[in-house]
Amino acid sequence: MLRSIAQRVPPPPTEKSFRSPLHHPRVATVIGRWLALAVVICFLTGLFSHLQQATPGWLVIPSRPASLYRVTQGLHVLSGTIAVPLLLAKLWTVYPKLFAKPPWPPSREALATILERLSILVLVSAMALELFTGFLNTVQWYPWPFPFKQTHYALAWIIIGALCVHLAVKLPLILAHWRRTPSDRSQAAGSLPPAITGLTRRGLFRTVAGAATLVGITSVGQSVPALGPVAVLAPRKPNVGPQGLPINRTAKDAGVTGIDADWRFTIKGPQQLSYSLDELRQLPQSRSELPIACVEGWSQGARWEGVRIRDLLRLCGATKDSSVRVVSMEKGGFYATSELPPEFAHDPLTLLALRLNGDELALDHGFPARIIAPNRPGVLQTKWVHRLEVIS
Ligand SMILES: Nc1nc2c(c(=O)[nH]1)N[C@H]1C(S)=C(S)[C@@H](COP(=O)(O)O)O[C@H]1N2
Ligand SMILES: [Mo]
Repeated sequence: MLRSIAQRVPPPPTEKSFRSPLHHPRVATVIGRWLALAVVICFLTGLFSHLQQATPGWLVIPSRPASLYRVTQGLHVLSGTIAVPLLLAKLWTVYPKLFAKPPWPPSREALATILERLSILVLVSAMALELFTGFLNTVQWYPWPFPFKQTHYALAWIIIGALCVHLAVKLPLILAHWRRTPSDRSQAAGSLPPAITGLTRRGLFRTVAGAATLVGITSVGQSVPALGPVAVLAPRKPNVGPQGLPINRTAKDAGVTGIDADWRFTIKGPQQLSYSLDELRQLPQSRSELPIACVEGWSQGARWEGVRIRDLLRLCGATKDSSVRVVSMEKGGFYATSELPPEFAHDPLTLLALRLNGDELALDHGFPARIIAPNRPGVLQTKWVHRLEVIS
């Protein structure tokens, strides 16, 4: 009885049991190239966003081109979203490797294999976690106890490190399969003849490229208004919200209720200045066409009117190399203050904005006054501003 069961149970699969040409190293190389491109774009744009928010003293970030951050952060979220189907396809292509012979008995080669597999374990788990938490961030959902921003940044370096190890180990295989060769078409796993499958390699490439394009097109509309109507995957439509602009954090969430009649706007600099709202409105007003480009991937251009920060700095006697600390009426919260480095503080486009798209700012957009500056993450466009402090 036992014996007859044993006869019916097929032997466990080995790597060689997977004979479909879709598991060929050439397929892994092609999809790997696409995935690597997405990862590199995502990493570089993410690094730019990190440096913008960290404002390290050793780095001067220019305030132009004005829409640069809109483009880089749009690319960041787009490449991260596209990486999801690419990563799934890559893992599916190489999963027969899970059935490879265990590295045993111990030897030098076995040790190398163990290290290589460990690096892949780190790479795959870090990427899965990075893409998953990044995507949840775009819908502003944080169901975990760790801080998102710091974790996202640390994982990025772990991924880049593990990716370098992975590429170095696989370099001979990558070089062998970088270009299409005649043997590609005939050669499958090992020396066995390739299994016949319904899907050809070209069919698989088309499917994966199609899936990546589809998730891209249906999500990029959050920062490219022309594609807004098909952006079914985008958590936000860039033109939906009061005054044609989305809101990330409402006044209610931030605990801001509006202002009293005796409200004053103050500047702490070489001279101390103080203005009522009416006095701010009587200062020379300028106009800037600038986008809000949220780190979560949505962005939308708008027309802002208000007082140039540069003019306010001149009025209080600040020098051209001074930075400005912007202070919100919001109590606590990560974004209650921000710093404008000299390039941003003195850019003629940077405003203490009082009006948006032709009307007074809505309370949710930062009434009575907010910062709007070129080439900056949305998190630094501080709302409900009531004080500027000049830093020399
Ligand atoms: N004081 C304060 N300012 C803030 C925020 C905040 O939480 N508090 N959120 C920022 C973020 S994340 C973004 S994207 C923009 C959004 O501006 P909007 O709501 O006017 O579109 O405001 C920024 N300014
Ligand atoms: Mo944001």
